[in-house]
Amino acid sequence: MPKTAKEKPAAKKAAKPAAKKRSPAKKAVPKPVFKTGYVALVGRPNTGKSTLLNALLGQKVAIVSDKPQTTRVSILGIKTTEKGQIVFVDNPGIHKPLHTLNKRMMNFVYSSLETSDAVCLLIDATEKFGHGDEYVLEILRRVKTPVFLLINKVDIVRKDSILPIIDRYKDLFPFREIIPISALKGTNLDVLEGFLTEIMPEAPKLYSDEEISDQTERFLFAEIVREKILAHVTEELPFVTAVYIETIEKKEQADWNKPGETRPLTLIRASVFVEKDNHRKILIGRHGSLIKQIGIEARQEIAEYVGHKIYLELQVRVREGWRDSEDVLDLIEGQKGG
Ligand SMILES: Nc1nc2c(ncn2[C@@H]2O[C@H](COP(=O)(O)OP(=O)(O)OP(=O)(O)O)[C@@H](O)[C@H]2O)c(=O)[nH]1
Ligand SMILES: [Mg+2]
Repeated sequence: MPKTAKEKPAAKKAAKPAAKKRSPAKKAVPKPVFKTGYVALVGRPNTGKSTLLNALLGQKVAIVSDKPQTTRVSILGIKTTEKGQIVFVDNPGIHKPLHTLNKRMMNFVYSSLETSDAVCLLIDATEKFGHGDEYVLEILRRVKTPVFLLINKVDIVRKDSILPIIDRYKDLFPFREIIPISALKGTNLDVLEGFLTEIMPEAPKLYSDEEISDQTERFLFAEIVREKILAHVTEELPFVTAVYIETIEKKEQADWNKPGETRPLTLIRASVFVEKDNHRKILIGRHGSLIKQIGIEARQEIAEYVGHKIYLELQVRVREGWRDSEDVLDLIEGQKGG
């Protein structure tokens, strides 16, 4: 898990060249302060945490779907500007865990809450307040760092429905700020970033300017396949499906248009785990039509990402009870590396 920025030496304590001579005519210009820290994105499933992460970074890092419990492990999104470096941590949605998978998902949330310098709690403006929201607030009451309430999806609610939400929440928890946002449309994200940068600790960068995420290519490929599956399935299928990338082979292929030259080709073999044979049948579809469609969509997105042709082979396999198998969970999580 990420170390807190606090564990790193503060920027102002960084070695100063002691004997550096300055021309007496020039006045010392104070060095701009650089802020670095971790921000945990938390909330109930489906509130838009991953959509927000992608919007803040201006590129897709985390997969998104309209099914709950899409994100299963924490994913870092690193945003570096002249003023600072904010490491956003996208987390699984907060829910009562039933399986070992879900307990692990919640452990990611707890670790992130413990190691972050600020927390953003996302709520869905279209959803009524319920027990699930009380449960989230109960967990956040144990947090020591500032908590921001982000009322998300304001693009699809009436303006006059936002004030009652603010009224309810401000009496329930001492939020640092309450900000209505739309992760999808980008509304108020600049305001949010401004507030967050201000309260980040003064510290040097933890990641290089080029680093955007902590994911391996392998994990990203598995997630892209899972995203395409989630878009096509309903009921229990989203919860019982996992993707494991068995092999990634990078090759050079003869380029028929340019004799004597080659072009890159990546071959990816992936297993899709489900829990029962009827899940397998649904996912394969009539004459293999569904898994074929999923394969086409995933292949296109992965090819766009790597910038060259890929082959993607998907095998649907039954792994009974994988959600309670530490071995399978280790395997799937292990793809993330780190
Ligand atoms: N209209 C609207 N839809 C949004 C907004 N943000 C997210 N969504 C939609 O809400 C759904 C859930 O989005 P995700 O980003 O996957 O939500 P999440 O909180 O990461 O969900 P989990 O990973 O399951 O916890 C998707 O269908 C998004 O398109 C928003 O600002 N406006
Ligand atoms: Mg998510």
